[in-house]
Amino acid sequence: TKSLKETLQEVIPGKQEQLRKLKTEHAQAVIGDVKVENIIGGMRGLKAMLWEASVLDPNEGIRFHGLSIPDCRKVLPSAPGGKEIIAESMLWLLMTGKVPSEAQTRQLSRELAEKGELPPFVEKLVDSLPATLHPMTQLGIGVAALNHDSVFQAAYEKGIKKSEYWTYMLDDCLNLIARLPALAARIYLNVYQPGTPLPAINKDLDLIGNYSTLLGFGDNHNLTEYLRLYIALHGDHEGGNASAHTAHLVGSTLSDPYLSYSAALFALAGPLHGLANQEVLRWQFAMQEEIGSDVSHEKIKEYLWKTLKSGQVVPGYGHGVLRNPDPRFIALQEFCDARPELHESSIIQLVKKTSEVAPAVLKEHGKTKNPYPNVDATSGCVLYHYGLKEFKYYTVIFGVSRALGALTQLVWARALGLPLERPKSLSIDALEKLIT
Ligand code: FAM
Repeated sequence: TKSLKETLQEVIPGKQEQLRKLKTEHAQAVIGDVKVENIIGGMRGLKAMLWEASVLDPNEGIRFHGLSIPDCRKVLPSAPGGKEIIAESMLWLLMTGKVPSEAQTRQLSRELAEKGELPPFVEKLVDSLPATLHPMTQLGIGVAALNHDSVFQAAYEKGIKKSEYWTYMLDDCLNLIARLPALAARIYLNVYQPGTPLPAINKDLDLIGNYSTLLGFGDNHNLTEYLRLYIALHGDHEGGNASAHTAHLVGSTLSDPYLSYSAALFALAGPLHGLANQEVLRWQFAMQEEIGSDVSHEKIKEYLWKTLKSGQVVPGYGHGVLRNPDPRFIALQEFCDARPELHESSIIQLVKKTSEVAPAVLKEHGKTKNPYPNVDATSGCVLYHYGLKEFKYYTVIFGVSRALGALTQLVWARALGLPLERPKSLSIDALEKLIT
């Protein structure tokens, strides 16, 4: 069985050649205009970045190397005894563009489990943080500290050729992904169940099977399966979103993957991005409290208008690129529809009913370009139902997941020799001069 590194080694020369050809034969080809609205509008719509693992179509949603979410759910290997995609098979697809065999997936699971323990100084560091510090801040601190053991940084100091960067990057990226469950679970227990010891990592389990066990949910098969699906689906969403882009930007300075991904996590921690999944639950519970047991469409509509009229955004709705319901939202809804016990859950039903009412209200409100739910609208309520109720923690789970795509791109950026990212900025005066 070929390892992930061996498979990548085979794939990289072809991509390098493809890029070399583009550079030498088409460097001056024009693929779009830069408009003033792009510059003052957060660069929406500007095609200005290379990103290998996935491409987001505004109408159809995400495809990972051409595979849609339903395709992935059909072809990517799951855990023994499970049905959902696991992080390892998604990571393999993102990195190599190929669907891994069952044996390759298991081999990667074992490799990650063997690398999964935290260095003792990081455990101590995380244990010393106040439980009142937001879990995302703690995760970012822990990930940054792991750079103590960066093999890329150590090799760079000794002196390595540019063509070798990617192999050290890959080692760091796999080490980081392997350690995320122990780090993220330690934060969870420190904050919500102080004093609970963490079990050792089980070398026979997949990454997220271990994560669930470390969190204390090892016996909860439904939650473990949901976490697997959730983490696979959130793995990558092309390159322009704030967290992925941050990892790419920081990585372009040849910062190691720990520092690059730590920076990405702090972008993910913003309420317009990854923190939205925490915000959705907070907002839906506030709605439930206000409207009580009468969860009619009419009452939900009133509450939506109240939120909008107070000048706040409706969390879980809208998107920078998507213009249709998010296929990740649909996949998570399908997960719920297939499980009768979830039909009984009041929070899941409230989230579902809200998604039936909100698009029309947002359309009438007339501001958002996309009135449909994004993945955050529904991702948290299932966690809540299955017993992971601390929603301030939810973005950490997103953070464990997004490493799959952001770190994949770091490996590719170094394999393709991409340069330091450095767009040109303009002042308002300079912009005016250009258009008059
Ligand atoms: N509720 C109310 N107003 C909204 C809205 C929402 N859900 N989504 C967009 N708008 C407003 C937006 O604030 C803007 O208003 P102003 O002109 O007054 O500034 C206007 O509609 C046009 O915005 P847009 O072009 O449609 O969206 P953007 O590309 O600027 O922003 C989001 C995209 C995701 C930041 C925005 O839709 C939003 O704030 N949504 C709520 C927060 C959320 O769910 N974020 C998670 C996104 C998710 F995919 C992720 O990253 N995990």
